[in-house]
Amino acid sequence: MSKSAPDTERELNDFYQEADQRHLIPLWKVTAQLLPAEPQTKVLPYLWKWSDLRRMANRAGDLVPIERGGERRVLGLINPGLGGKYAATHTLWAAVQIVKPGEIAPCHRHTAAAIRFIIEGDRSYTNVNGDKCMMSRGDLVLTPNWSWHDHGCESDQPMIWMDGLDLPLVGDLDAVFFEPYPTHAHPVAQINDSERKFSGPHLKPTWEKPEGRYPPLLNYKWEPTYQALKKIGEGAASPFDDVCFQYLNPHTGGPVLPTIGCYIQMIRPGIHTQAHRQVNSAVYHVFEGRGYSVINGTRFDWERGDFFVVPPWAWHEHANEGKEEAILFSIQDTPVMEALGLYREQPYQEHDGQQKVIGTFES
Ligand code: 1HN
Repeated sequence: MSKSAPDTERELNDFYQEADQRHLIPLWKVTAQLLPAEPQTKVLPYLWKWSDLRRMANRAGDLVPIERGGERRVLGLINPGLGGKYAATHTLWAAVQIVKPGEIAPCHRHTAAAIRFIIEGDRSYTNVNGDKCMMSRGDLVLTPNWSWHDHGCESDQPMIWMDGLDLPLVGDLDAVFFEPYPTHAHPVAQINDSERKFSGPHLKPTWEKPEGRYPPLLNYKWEPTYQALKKIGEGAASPFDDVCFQYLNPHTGGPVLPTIGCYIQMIRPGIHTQAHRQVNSAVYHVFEGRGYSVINGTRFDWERGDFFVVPPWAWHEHANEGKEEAILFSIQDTPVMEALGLYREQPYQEHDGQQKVIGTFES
């Protein structure tokens, strides 16, 4: 005799209850949630104003000393979509850090890799494993994962920079290790050593052999970077990003760090790019100029010093309607996507490739 419908339903309910008690999930109940047709990110597009960041950084400078334990005077950007996770995107940490004249932020190392992009000041340094990298505005400095690093300011003005780390990703992988150096500062073995050896134009010393994943060049100086941007002049560039360079590891020709790609980009006067979307997430810092980006239909106006986030698989395009060039520095998790075979991008097809603006960002 066949069972009645209510009997079957009761048995099925019992089954689901037992599955739940036994910490099992029937996939057929959650397929749509686990396998959306395309990424459903919690990361929101967002923008932080430089006027706020700079004021808060300086205020922290007045109020908070740098000591062992606290280690760094850093204000992290928190993406409002991530439910309180300390992260700018699901994979990337971004922040502003201030070091005042005479201070040394104590030496430590961690398995999260980091970059600094210098916004304000000079005659400051990051000592990376004994190579004292002197830093000024526009320089990109790397601290590869598990490298010792302390920062110092030898100027009479405070130094402010952008920090970018893969900490949210490394945290999700439960791979965070941290160790303080036995003394406050690491001994200095050389000054600007990696730069001296590896910043020749398309030249690398033949006697220097790659050491594992350790990037040979730690400081990408601003002047040659800017020269490269300027050389493009009136020529054609990317329809989506205008003039955009990725910083490279001179040994591998690949990204500067396995988890963080770094980019410098010039949106020339009068350019309004086409929109596209990419599976990676990005944090942008406006190094020079002003303009706006349209992200998923919302217009984000930006000016010098601002930071903004482009989430995974979000349509985005950039515009510069002024007379001066606009320069954007960005960190992106693209190398992770590429290494895992997950990288995708797609051009926007409708409305001649540019989005309809349906709103303007307000914080
Ligand atoms: C860190 O070690 C630094 O070394 C900056 O300057 C920002 C954010 C999270 C965790 C460690 C630094 C950081 C950080």
